Amino acid sequence: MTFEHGTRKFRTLFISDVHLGARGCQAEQLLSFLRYHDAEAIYLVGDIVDGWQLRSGWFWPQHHNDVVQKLLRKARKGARVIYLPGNHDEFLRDYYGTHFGGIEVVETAIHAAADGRRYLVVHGDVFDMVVKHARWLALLGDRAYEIAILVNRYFNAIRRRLGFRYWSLSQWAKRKVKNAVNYIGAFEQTLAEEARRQHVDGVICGHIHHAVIHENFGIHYMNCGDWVESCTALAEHPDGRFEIVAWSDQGEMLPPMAEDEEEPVLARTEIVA
Ligand SMILES: [Mn+2]
Repeated sequence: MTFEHGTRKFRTLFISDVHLGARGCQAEQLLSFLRYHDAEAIYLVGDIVDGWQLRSGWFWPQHHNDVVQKLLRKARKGARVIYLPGNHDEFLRDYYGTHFGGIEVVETAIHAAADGRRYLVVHGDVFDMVVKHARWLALLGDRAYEIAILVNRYFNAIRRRLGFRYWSLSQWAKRKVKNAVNYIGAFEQTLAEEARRQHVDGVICGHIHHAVIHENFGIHYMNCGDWVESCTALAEHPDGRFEIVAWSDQGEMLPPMAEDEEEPVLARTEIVA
């Protein structure tokens, strides 16, 4: 990481679960984060735009637009920007392999870190079905696991065609707070196992709004967090080391932005992964 005019320059930034279009989205925080952070490559790890919220009532304040403009500008200035849609921005899943404004849309990616390690990058919702039926699938083996992922994908594609929302296990689990800790563990383990299956060194994901870096499951597990509650991003240093940047702590210490104006406090709506 280097400092340039007060900007921290990383090799790579990973941002997920921004939920633009939702009232709970902390777009101003993200805007200030993007102002003080730069990278050669930026991965948008899903749920960047919240299509579900937009469908139930258009909410698109200037700051949400500014975030999009900022990302497009970074792409124009030469940053590689890769967008991996999640379940809230699944409308982009029809556009895999295309690009808009210099932003590539892909289903998953393998990120080669500066130290040679390789990481699977994926939003993570396609594993909801696997997480829910983990014990059964373990008994049934590898083939059943693959079928579960396929079933999950097609099941939700049909729901989408019919105008229903994505069925998300994490949504269900979060309502049952008692089991939330178990759920997070099961999600992390499933993603770690997927990385192992793909013979990579680790996984980078989002979806459960829980920023963390650990090796609890024998492989690097990294989650970008979110911009609804925690305002966190994952950053790769030039030497391949990773760090979670929690912007809400640091943002207040910086001088206010030029266009910073008093905004009415918006009612926070609950956002589910
Ligand atoms: Mn999600």
